[in-house]
Amino acid sequence: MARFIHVLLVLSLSLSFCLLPETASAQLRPNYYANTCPNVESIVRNAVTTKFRQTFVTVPATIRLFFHDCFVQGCDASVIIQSTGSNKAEKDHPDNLSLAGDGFDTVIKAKQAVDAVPRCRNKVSCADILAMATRDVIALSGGPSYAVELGRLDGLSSTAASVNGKLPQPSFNLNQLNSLFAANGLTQTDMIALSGAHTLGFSHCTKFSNRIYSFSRQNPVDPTLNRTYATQLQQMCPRNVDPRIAINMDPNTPRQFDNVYFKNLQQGKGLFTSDQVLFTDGRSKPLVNAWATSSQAFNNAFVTAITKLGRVGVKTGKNGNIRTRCDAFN
Ligand code: HEM
Ligand SMILES: *[C@@H]1O[C@H](CO)[C@@H](O)[C@H](O)[C@H]1NC(C)=O
Ligand SMILES: CC(=O)N[C@H]1CO[C@H](CO)[C@@H](O)[C@@H]1O
Repeated sequence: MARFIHVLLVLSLSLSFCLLPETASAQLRPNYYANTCPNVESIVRNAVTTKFRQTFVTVPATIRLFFHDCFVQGCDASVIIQSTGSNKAEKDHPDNLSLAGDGFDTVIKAKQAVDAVPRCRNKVSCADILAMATRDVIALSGGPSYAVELGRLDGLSSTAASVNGKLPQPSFNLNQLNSLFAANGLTQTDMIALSGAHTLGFSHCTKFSNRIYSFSRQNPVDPTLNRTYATQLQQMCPRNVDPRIAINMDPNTPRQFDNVYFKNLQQGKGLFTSDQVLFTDGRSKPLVNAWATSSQAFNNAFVTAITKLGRVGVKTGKNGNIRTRCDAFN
């Protein structure tokens, strides 16, 4: 019997060793390019800083691009692929309609800067450049600095159809948010922390117009929305507004990566249902209150969460490669 158990143990151990490279997340590490392109981080940071000085939109556009990349087929830069002919790529899915072009441009510019250095040419993946650029724009807008894990390969497919059901909707309740994030290995805590990225950037009026005009028969305005804020939103976003109009998601400090997002939620100033629910639902409210009080605690949780986000569905081996152009397959 003892021998049988021993055999079983050895068997299952060797089995899990065989499976490990396939199932476990890739071995990402901060110094991945130490030998191939030792200055990659400063090259990327300089390119991102140049782009940041040209337009602030670089910041929210890059962060959101990273999120959308990771939630659809993993962090593999598949979101950056341009559609060609009949193949509609991820970026042409309606949920991507509002991905600002400056995020794509940031990665393409940084890739050009990396490839301009002879020893780095074709050595650094677009997926890693997007991860580094995201880290850099967060720091440039006043957020925490952190060591970014590297070693992702670029994905080999990108289709609009693959986006279906993979991205959270602004109408989501807490259960819907939690289950989508859990499907990506992220906890409710990670989800609340990452939602703090809505301290930056813009939203088009259509994404929340139901909350200010047609919430329910009894309440045309969502009762969890601050009255004063609701009136301001109605002024900025009149009925049948030009669909291109976008407004700041954080009405107070839209260009600062800070914890004001959580203070806004306490005052009923979460723009989406998916934002405000974090305060109205008793399961997430305590963390909203904690992070509204302590920006240090929020920053720590954010760094943990975005590091985990960066590990989602990473491609290795023959499942990926290093693209010569970030917007096209080799
Ligand atoms: C929790 C569920 C989430 C939902 C439902 C959601 C939904 C949205 C929507 C509807 C917009 C506005 C798009 C537009 O009209 O232009 C937006 C913008 C944005 N989201 Fe999220 N998002 C979520 C989580 C995240 C996460 C995890 C991140 C990054 C860590 C993020 C980063 C951003 C940024 C930076 C913008 C502004 C983009 C810009 O100004 O170009 N969001 N989000
Ligand atoms: C609504 O917002 C105003 C100022 O913008 C603030 O003074 C007030 O406390 C908020 N109301 C609630 C219920 O939080
Ligand atoms: C930034 C970007 O490429 N956005 C595209 C998203 O998808 C729509 C079509 O569904 C395109 O028109 C946009 O150009």
